[in-house]
Amino acid sequence: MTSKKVIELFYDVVSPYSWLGFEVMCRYRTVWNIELKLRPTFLGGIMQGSGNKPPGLVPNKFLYMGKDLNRLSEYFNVPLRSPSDPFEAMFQKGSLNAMRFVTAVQEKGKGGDEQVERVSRELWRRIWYEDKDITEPASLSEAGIKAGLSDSEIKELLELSNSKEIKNKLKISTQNALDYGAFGFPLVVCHLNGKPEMFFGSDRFELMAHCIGEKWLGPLPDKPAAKL
Ligand code: GSH
Repeated sequence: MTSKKVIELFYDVVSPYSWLGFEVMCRYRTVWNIELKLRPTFLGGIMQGSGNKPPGLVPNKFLYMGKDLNRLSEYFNVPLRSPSDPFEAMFQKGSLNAMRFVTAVQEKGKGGDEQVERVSRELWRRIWYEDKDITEPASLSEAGIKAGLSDSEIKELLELSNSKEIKNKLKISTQNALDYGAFGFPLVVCHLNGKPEMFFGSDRFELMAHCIGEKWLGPLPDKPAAKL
């Protein structure tokens, strides 16, 4: 077997398209010959650093995205549902606290990337399915409990979330993504022969598979194809 190709996934739980990309990459982790590196990042910093604007701020795009996400939820089998006030959830409340918490889980948690995966998923489930807050410490705690962390671990990680060290880690991750050329999420960076190939969006998997020499088996690679 040739050595695993390293793939970095930059994401933010405020981004519904990132949830789709995240679930697909987690599913393909055991199907493709890859090493997946989860890179929790702050999308607000990417928008600011790249001079981009969230697509949801253009009214027609916003309407389109609502419909698009409904269809994609079914296609990808990811339970996406818009929050009752998407503007408040995405642009007023945002995800800075949540992504600092995920960064603390990654840097100081005891459960490795598996724990980062579970906590990220629980946060997405809150904002993009249950219409719940992801900014308050109590909200982050609830997500942590559901992800299997202990009360004492959560307390420690919440405190760490506000430390200079963790804030800096998140900034570094955001800068790393900008250095690759990020302007939005999800961003997948495939390292091929020492060269980074960047893919934006959750709609580039077929092309990505082609570029890394793997097969795209659809959004649910573990499910056998329907027999005709
Ligand atoms: N076509 C992409 C997909 O299907 O995944 C759209 C992804 C997308 O709109 N991502 C948002 C973003 O960062 C965040 S949820 N967009 C930046 C842009 O469209 O310039």
